[in-house]
Amino acid sequence: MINIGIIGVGLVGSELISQLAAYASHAPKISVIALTNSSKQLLSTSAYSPLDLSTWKQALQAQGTTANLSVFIDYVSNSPVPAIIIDNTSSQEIASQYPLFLKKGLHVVTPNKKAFSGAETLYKEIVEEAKNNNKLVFNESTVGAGLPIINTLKDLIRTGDKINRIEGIFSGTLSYIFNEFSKSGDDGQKFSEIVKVAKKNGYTEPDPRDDLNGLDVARKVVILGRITGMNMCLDTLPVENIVPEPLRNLATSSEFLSSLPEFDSHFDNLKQTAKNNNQTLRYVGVIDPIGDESGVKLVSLPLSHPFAALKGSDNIIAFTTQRFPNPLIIQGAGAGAAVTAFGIFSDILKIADR
Ligand code: NHO
Repeated sequence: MINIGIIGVGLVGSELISQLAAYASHAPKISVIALTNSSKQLLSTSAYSPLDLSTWKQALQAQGTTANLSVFIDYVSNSPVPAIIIDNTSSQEIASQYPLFLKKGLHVVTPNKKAFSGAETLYKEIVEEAKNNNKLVFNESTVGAGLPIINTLKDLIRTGDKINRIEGIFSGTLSYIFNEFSKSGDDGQKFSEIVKVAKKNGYTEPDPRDDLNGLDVARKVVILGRITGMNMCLDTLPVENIVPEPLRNLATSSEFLSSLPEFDSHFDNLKQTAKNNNQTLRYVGVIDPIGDESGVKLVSLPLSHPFAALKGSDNIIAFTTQRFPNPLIIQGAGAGAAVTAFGIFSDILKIADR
């Protein structure tokens, strides 16, 4: 039996609750006893009884009280059975409190990248507090949504394999954009049109520059780099920002989108040069523990390369190790609420099983 407190009930948090509700009759028993968004929180009315997951939205509206994180954490941490905090926000403020959650005896599960890719001091404190308090911190869905990337990497390291290189297409959004762009012919869709479609379909961040600047991929590279034992930092990692320089400081995303066509010829030239060499453009992240090639960049890859055949918004990650000189490759849907929530759910089950 395990109790759960959920911070953040937006896109991913709501989907997680649906998945937990569908699972309700299975073992081990998992009960959501508290949930909160940035304005309201709902704690179970009779102490530590499960919330009704079929009516949580109405209950949060009707019976929710003003969000108060310390009241929320105190309630969950006094649970009579082991408890997990799920952080489904992208908040730095919440991420900074993981050491406190761990000290209070809570396990932590999260798709929030901030704690694992930001200040190294926070990262080290989290690792330390988890160890000192014998608690678990799982963040599988911070990289590749639900794909088993972090678990696989940890298993490789734990069993004594030596990581030589990790390379991947880590952004569902940029995967979609370059998969579409490279398949369009000479008279095909322009780069700017593909970015617009990606935004319209909800694949991009509200401002697509937040995908094209490479920061999201850089965070994922730092997360994996640190697991391999590298002292990696966002500030020093080489990251190729593919937002054309003159568009970086435009005030709004609509100004950006209406000016992007002026740079279609730039992206066409890149594509044509790659094509002339039987290659295709891909936006990749590299973790290089034995050399100095770690970073995020737009590269041309031969058409025979496994990354060249990628489709839709899939992610692909290749681990080259002592045991896998021909890389171990994991590929599949790497974006979207359903697969992200699946990654969180599988982390919850790993803790419940223990
Ligand atoms: P929302 O929908 O904005 O929801 C955030 C919730 O947190 C809201 O309920 C808000 O009220 C609450 N909140 C914020 N600050 C709070 C605070 N201080 N106290 C209490 N509550 C607070 O965000 P999402 O989309 O549900 O995302 C949640 C987390 O999952 C974020 O850390 C995000 O980075 C991570 N995540 C989301 C996705 C996704 O599908 N939306 C993915 C991965 C991780 O694989 C997904 C993806 O698309 C990856 C990427 N875009 C790619 O590869 O292209």
